[in-house]
Amino acid sequence: MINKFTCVDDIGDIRSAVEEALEIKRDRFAYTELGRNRTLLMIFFNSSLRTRLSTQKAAMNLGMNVIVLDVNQGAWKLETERGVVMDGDKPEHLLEAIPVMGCFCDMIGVRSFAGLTDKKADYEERVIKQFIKYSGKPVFSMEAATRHPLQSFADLITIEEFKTKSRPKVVMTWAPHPKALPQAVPNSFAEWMNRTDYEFVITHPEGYELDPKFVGRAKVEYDRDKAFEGADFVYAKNWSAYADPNYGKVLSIDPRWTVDSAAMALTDNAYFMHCLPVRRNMIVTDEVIESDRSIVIPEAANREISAQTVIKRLLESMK
Ligand code: AN0
Ligand code: CP
Repeated sequence: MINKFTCVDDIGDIRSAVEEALEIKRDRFAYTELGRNRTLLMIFFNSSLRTRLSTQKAAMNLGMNVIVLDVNQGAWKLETERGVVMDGDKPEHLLEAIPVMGCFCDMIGVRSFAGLTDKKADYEERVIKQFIKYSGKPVFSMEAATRHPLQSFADLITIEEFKTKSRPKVVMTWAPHPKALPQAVPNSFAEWMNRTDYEFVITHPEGYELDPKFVGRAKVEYDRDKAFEGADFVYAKNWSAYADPNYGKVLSIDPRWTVDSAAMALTDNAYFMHCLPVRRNMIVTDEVIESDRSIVIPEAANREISAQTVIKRLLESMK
C-alpha cells in the first residue's frame, strides 16, 4: 500500500517492482478498468518531453483521465514559501493552489526542480512535501528537487533487460554541460543502484562530490579512465556542485569528460545510457550516442513502464 512515490523506499522490494514492471510491459492494457473515472493531474513547474508523454500514456493505459497543467504557462505564478509579502510577480500561493488542485483530481504528479540557490530549501524538498501535505491526494514525483525516481526506476528496468552478467559493473560518470543542472538524476540513480547487488562506481572531477546519503556504498573513483575499465553500463549525467560553498555552480566544462569512443573502448563493450535530454558533443559524442551500444531510446521508452507501475500501485491502494 503506498500513497506517495518520491523515492526508492516507496517502491519496496525492487526485485518485485521490476517483475511487476516487466509483466506490465508484456501487456500494458491488462488493467484498463483500474483507473476508470479516475483523474490524474500532472503539474509542471519545469519543461519536459519524456515525463510528460510517458506519464500521460501510462495513465491512459490504466484507463485514467489526465489533466496537464504547466504552472508557468497560463496558470498564475505560484509563491512557494510561507510568510512572504506577496507584492512581487506571483499572484497566488501554493497553500491555496494545492487544495484547489486536489478538488479536481484523484492523483497528482509534480515536477518541481531544485532552484539551486538555497540548498536547505532544495534538500528539504519543500515543494513536493507541500503537495503531499495539502492536496489530500496520492502524490508522485516527476522529478523533484533532489530525486527523479521514475527515471531511476526506468533505468533499473533497462539495465535488467540488457545485462548479460548477473552482477554487471555500472559506472555513473559526470560529463560537461554549459548550464547548472540539479543533482536529482544522479542522486536518484545512485539511490536505486545502491539497492541492487551490481558493482557500482561513480566518477567525477574534484568538487562534484554528491551528498554522501546518496553515494552510499558506491565506489567514488576520480580517475575517469580507471572507472571505465571493465564497465558493462556507462550512465552519463551532468550535475552542478553539491558541496559548499559552490552549491549549484558549474565548476568545470572540461571536454576531457565528454564520453567519446576512446573512453568507451576502455569498457567491456558497455552500453551507453543517459536520461535525456542530452547535449551532443558536450556530454557524449555523436559517434557514441549513435552507436549500437547506445540504449538511450529503450531507456526513454521504459519511462512509460515505470510510470505505469507506480500509478497502478497508487490506484490499487485507493480502492
Ligand atoms: C534536467 C536535469 O538535469 O535535472 C532534467 C533531466 C531529466 N535536465 C535539464 O534541465 C537539461
Ligand atoms: N528524462 C526526462 O525526465 O526527460 P524530460 O525532462 O523530457 O521529461
